[in-house]
Amino acid sequence: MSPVRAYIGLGSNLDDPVFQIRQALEALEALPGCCWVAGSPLYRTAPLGGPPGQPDYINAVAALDTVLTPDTLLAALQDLETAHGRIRAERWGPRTLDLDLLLYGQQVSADPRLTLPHPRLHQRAFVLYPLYDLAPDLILPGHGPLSELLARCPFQAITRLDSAD
Ligand code: A4P
Ligand code: MG
Repeated sequence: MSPVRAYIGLGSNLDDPVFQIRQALEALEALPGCCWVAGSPLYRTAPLGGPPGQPDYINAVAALDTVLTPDTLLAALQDLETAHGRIRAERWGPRTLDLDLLLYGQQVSADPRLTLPHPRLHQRAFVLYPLYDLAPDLILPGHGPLSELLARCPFQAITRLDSAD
């Protein structure tokens, strides 16, 4: 099987989120069956949805070339979430680490267990900005050019961190 370019969305808003995301990026760099391509800068972002008063998130995106199937890659991401102490409580609630499979090549799937592209990716500034840092010319299957999605996406307070932060 020839490698497929996959994009992973990372998010954390508990237990030192900057540390959580840096560690998760390192773990993704070493993921078996994957060849590291690049990680985006980190962004501090206002929480979208979920319970009121939850802390800001740190978000980033990573690009990998992988020979894993989408299901196997998702399972590896879920294992990594668990290793980071993720407890699945309420939907969209605060979390130590959330790893979403944003894109797996040009694959499209409506399966609720693994929807591709990620079902909310195209509306979320906290995903679109770091994705644009990595792949400004990307065309999203079913959604069109990333640059157009970014221009249309609803306002969200988001700040890029310096690498020293
Ligand atoms: N699932 C289906 N498709 C996918 C996919 N492409 N990638 C299923 C990953 N998982 C996928 O996910 C719930 C189920 O989605 C999984 O069992 C999987 O089979 P989860 O990670 O257990 O739960 P969740 O993350 O609470 O739910 P969900 O719906 O994935 O939430 P989102 O969309 O990830 O949103 N605000 C800011 N600023 N930054 C954030 O990172 N994140 C969320 C969570 C809300 N608000 C946020 C942020
Ligand atoms: Mg998730």
